[in-house]
Amino acid sequence: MIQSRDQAIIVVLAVILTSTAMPSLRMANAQPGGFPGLSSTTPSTRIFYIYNTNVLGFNETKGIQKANLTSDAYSLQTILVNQGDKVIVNFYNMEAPSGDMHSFTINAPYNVNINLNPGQNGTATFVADHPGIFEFYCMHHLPGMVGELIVLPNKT
Ligand SMILES: [Cu+2]
Repeated sequence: MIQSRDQAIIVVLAVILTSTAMPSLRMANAQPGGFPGLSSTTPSTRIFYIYNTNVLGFNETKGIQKANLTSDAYSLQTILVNQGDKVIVNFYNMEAPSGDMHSFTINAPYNVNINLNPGQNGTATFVADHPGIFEFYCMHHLPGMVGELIVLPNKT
């Protein structure tokens, strides 16, 4: 009994050591088009939750003077999906009632626009059928409040 348990521990240790010591082997076994955290190449529904936030320590007065910047930012700056994925973006304006409007906007070919008053939220759903890198931005806080939608091309 003790012997078989020891053998089991050795097997487990061997598996752990093998998997950690040979990352190249693990990479070689990855699916074609595999990407860390995005391994599925079949079209999937990917849901994102994004909020407006602020850059800590940003002096808005000086930023506006020098570059028309504000501290406003997105909580998520990169949306990474595969071509063909259904993308659902839930966007929240977390401002107090006296605060700013914020939008989540993508130009053509996606033509997404969620434009929100303080305290509102909205949802956009689209199929990521165009591969490439597309900027999303807040129409009220350019040039600082921006992010990227990255659509990885199908490998067919
Ligand atoms: Cu904004």
